Amino acid sequence: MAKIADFRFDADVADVFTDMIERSVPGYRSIITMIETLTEHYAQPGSKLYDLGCSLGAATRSMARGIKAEGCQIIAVDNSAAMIARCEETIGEFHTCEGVKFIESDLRAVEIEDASVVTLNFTLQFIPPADRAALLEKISAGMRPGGVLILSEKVVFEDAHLDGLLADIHHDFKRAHGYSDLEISQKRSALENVLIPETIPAHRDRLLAAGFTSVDVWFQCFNFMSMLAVK
Ligand code: GEK
Repeated sequence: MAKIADFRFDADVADVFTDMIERSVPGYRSIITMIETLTEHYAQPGSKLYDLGCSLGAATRSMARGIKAEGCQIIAVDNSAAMIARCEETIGEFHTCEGVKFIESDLRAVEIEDASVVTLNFTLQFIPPADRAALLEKISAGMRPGGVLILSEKVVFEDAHLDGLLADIHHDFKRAHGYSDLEISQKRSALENVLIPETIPAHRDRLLAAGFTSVDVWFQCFNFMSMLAVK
């Protein structure tokens, strides 16, 4: 059988991205909606808000809608030229903040400063595990006290039974949203070396070591979860 190429965030993926992520990630819509509520709670006057790995800007828009504090700026970062170009074209106008700045870059190279809200919404899982601690330390160092990192990830479980069960249920979810068994298995191969999930305790321990003071899961649906890490 032909080898399946590694998954890439190119123009073809950008074209179908919103449909793909909604049909693939249980709870994605709920998380996007709640990012607005969380931003309302955590955005501080005159601070910066970062959406790291913004894709087409779903979380960016929720952050913009949620801001109630005066004088905030949003910075949306993605290293896919196709994603960031489309995000910039379609983001729309917001009167809640002093605008959205788009940066096409590897998020590991972007400076984080004076931040009150940072989202890594299903992005950290694409960063090589060896680079994750340094990235989270950089984010933590660039945040104001009382600010929040919203970290959403696909996860694995230490318990082998639960891990297998939740992976199977996720495949059922994808099947129910119109993906065939062949598509599911080809996507799994394409993501194998690209999306590397970790356990919830591994995420929690690393966030605490990076300097966040309060860390826990606020949302979970099968093997997808979102955490709050308060600085
Ligand atoms: C959403 N947050 O809709 N530097 C910058 N961007 C990167 C990097 C990197 N090193 N690696 C991957 N990306 C979005 C969804 S998608 C999740 C995020 C998914 C970008 C990549 O180009 C893609 O746009 C995004 O991270 C991950 O709320 O496809 O499962």
